[in-house]
Amino acid sequence: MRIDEVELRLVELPYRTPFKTSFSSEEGKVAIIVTVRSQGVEGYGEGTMDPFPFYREECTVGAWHLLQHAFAPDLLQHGCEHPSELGARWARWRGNPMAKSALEAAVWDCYARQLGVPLRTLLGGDRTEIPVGASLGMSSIPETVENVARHVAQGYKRVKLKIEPGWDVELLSAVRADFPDIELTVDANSAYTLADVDTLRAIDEFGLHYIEQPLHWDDMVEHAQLATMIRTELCLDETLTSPVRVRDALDMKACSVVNVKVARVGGVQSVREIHELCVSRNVPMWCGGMLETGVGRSLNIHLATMPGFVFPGDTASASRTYARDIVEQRLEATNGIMPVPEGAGTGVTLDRPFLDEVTTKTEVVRA
Ligand code: OSB
Ligand code: MG
Repeated sequence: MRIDEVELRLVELPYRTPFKTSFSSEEGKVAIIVTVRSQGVEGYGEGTMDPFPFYREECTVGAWHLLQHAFAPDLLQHGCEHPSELGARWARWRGNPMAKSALEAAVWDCYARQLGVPLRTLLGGDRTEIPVGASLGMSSIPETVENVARHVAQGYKRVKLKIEPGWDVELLSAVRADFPDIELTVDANSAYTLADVDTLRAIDEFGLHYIEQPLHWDDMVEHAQLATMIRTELCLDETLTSPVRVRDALDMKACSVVNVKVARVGGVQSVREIHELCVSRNVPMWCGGMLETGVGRSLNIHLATMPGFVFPGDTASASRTYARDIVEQRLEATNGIMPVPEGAGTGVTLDRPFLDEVTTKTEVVRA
């Protein structure tokens, strides 16, 4: 493929309500929306790094810099035979998976649109709909119980609660009192240490499907230790930044469930490799989210159609997060089932007037 143009847009989109986790409270999304143009066809990708590195190390200005001055010029100069090559080609620029993923995903989308096929078809995803859960931000205990009730009533297949030290056992007792049988998980976003093992053992009593990233955001060694100390399955999120990291984590038994986020692992090709690995080892995977706009959310939905994504993911209805999205399609789940957007590529089209309204900076890179 020859790529004619890469457009970077900085987009700022308010959340309907702030999203609070153990690592931050965010009022809205700051995303880099990447468009690639090739022979009259466009493809889109979303950069999910944040302005400040509270989740992983990448940040918006760093990603913008690398996209503008490294990855986009390389893509414009050399094009590609197939989008699966790009990750390996860009490996000489170390790390920065989220920045790479934003552009690589746009090329995949463009490639699928040129072929006139849904992206999921290129990924081997036969499903036209996927089961989804929802990730609830922190609020008070009564508000959380009410929030769980609302999502259960809406038919979400799994509910995930954000926890941190001091915000765990009491919360879980309250939720389990009303909902003893729902599929329930927790996500600590690295808020605990091994010194908290007593609390983590107490959490064993709530019959959780798994605990997501309890310990340090780059750790495998202590997670592997923790896995021998508690009964609840461990799922890693932050730690898993590449296919090699996933293989290492599985080899050392640091987790038994894998949260896949395309941006964190470096792109669509990395997701395919992780998928192959997890399927071959019978390790359950699910598709995580970063409160993406419709650009990133639609990609997540396509990825989650691959057969190894056996647990419900975080790709819930866009309207939970945004009053208005930057894509024209409404990405809405009904009874916990998210339909895959139809049409070529990720199947979404941009709401251009609204996108222009929420764009705060634009850069077009040409060959
Ligand atoms: O840890 O999964 C996480 C959002 C931003 C950053 C990290 C995480 C999350 C979520 C929300 O849990 C997932 C979503 O609804 O997209
Ligand atoms: Mg997480």
